[in-house]
Amino acid sequence: MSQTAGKTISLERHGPVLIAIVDNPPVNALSHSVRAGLVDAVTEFENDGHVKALAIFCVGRTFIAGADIREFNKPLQEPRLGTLIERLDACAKPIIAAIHGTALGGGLEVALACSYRISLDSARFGLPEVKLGLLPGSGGTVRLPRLIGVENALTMISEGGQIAAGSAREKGLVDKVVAGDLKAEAIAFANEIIANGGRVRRTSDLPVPSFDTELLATKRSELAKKFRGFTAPQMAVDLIEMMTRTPFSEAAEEEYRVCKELIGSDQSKALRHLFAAEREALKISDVPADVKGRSVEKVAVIGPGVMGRGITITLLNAGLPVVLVGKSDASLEKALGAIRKALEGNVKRGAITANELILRMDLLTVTTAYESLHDVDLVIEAVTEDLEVKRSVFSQLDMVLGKQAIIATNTSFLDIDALAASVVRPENFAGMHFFNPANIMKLLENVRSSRSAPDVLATTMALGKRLGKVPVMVGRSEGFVANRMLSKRSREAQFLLEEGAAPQQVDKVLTGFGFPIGPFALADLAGMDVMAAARAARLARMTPREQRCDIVDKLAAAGRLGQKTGAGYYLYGEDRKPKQDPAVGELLATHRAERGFPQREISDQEILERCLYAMINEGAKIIEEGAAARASDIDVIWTSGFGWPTYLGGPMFYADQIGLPKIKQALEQYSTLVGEEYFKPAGLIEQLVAEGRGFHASPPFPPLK
Ligand code: 3H9
Repeated sequence: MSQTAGKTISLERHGPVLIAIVDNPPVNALSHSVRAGLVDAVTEFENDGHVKALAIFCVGRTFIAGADIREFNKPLQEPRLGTLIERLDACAKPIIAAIHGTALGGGLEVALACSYRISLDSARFGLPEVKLGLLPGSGGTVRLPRLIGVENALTMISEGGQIAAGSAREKGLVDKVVAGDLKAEAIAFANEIIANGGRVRRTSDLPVPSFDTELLATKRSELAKKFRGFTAPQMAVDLIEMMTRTPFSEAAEEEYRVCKELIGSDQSKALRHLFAAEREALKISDVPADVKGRSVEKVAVIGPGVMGRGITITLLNAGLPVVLVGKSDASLEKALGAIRKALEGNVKRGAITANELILRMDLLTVTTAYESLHDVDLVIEAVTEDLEVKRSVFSQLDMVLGKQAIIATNTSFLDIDALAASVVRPENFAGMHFFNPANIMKLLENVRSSRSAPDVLATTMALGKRLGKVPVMVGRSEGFVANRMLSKRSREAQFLLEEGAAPQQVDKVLTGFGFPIGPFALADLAGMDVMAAARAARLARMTPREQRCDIVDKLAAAGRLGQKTGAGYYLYGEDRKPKQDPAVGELLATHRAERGFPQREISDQEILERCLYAMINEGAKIIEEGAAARASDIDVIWTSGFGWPTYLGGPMFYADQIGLPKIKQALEQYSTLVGEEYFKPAGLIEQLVAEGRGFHASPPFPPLK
């Protein structure tokens, strides 16, 4: 065996088998050095008469996970991925891809261009480009259908999902699935191929398998519903349709052209921004990466209400033992029943097995006694939003918890520093703000107090990830980030009704923008009684106009509590679809007359700008105050929590795309129209406009050359 040292590619000789080893941490992306190294490896393989088969093997946690996304923002450097793929395809001796971890995107395209594929039984395969607003650009759409059939390939390419090794073997994507030492297995497999004559198999030589052409139309309408507003999934169907009637190399060229076009598209820029933003959000800006979180092996949840139950289910789903604490046996019985029912629902849907349900319930104990919490590592407090109630819980916790145990409050608007001041060890205190329903919603705002210890913050982030959430660290601020920005959008939606807009107009504008549901249909879902109670809680801190803008109270007083009473802003029949109700029009007309607002025509543009720019302005204030560490954290919060369409990158990214000078000008215009207290541009916006910058540090994404 001999070895040639290379930067990211090294070669090993095992008799007649040459192995090209890819070592490009963290995920062996196809950076320039990997592409160039693999092209050199193919050249060496072709020129060396002693070696009869080449295997591509990766070290580290995964096979090649795709093109290097970071390079999309730079001019393309030869050899491009297509060149490497052509070399693999044209090689006169067999090449084998040896796959572990995930073969994704360009990584799978490399594997598809090889003669054979062998994988570990734990490996996974996918073409996730659509998730980045892209489509495969190096043969994925022309090779995969030839290998696994048009229908299977269309699903993988248009939805971006992954398949496991077993399924990949069944579909014909992989030739052999093995367990144990992949490198040794790949060498043995290569020797077998050599012994059988060293046959080269080119996917590009295969015919396109026949398929039912109706499939394309069915898929288009499915995708239109599932990925409303996304461009790439529909284009995937176009590409597949084209490849079924176009010669291989022509179809491959067209695929590359489309991929290049998509790399420069706004949707892809937004989705790539979010890919990076979600990973950046995991890093706490002022806590070094080597600060490790504390070990969390047992958790307590205080409060068996709706939030406490959802949080408990989330913890159980992650395999964590949970002690749920309530004030009475009756409340705990009720919570136990509700938790079991929710998990049974998961069994019915096939999300978990009946046995997994039993295992989860076995992890749960309920108690009214705080003494039993002496050995928990972390407590999530989810009791009533009342400072005194929370303080009394903390004093009981302080008496029993170990010195390293963390207390995390699920408060959604109380002052985190005031809460921290009421515990014995404020350094062990932070917030973990889950959103209802806590077992479903992905977003988790972890909240730092001014005294939280760095390793406590690291623990809440690591736990969030372990729970399958999208955790984002936020700072002290009323309502934190998501709800604080939402409250500005809600305020404007109410003001717009008051000035003459109809609920259905506002909802239509916002769903047309890309939100899954409009603010008024959402309020009907939440319940007007809940909305009225939230309003009452904030009333003292509202401006006089907000206090007098009491449409919610009027609807609630009229018994229009939303979907649950069949009427709210809309009327609901059996089908639960919102229908316009003249009675609401009358209620609004009376309200306007009482408050002295003449009815006026309000344009869709004004609705959109007032709702979105009010949020963006608040986002700027949040950054200014340090309640969010980065503009991109706000983008992650809004796309993972509150339905901001991911293909628009989040509010702060969107603002940069619109251009801050234009946003500032609109804010000034609405300052005059609605009031300075609502629309005066944030100092940060003024500053960034003066400096010619945007919220995001670099003006990203120069066009691809
Ligand atoms: C493509 O291939 C296009 C081609 O068809 C055609 C081209 C012409 N590049 O997610 P993690 C970084 S498009 C660069 O936390 P995990 C990531 O930013 C591509 N960097 O790990 C992070 O960096 P940091 C198609 C990448 O174990 C670190 O790796 N491929 C890339 O939870 C760890 O990432 C995809 O879309 C990349 N491609 O999950 C795959 N991927 O530590 C995208 C990751 O500095 N990747 N990084 O924050 C993934 O889905 C996951 O990263 C993976 C690992 C499942 C691989």
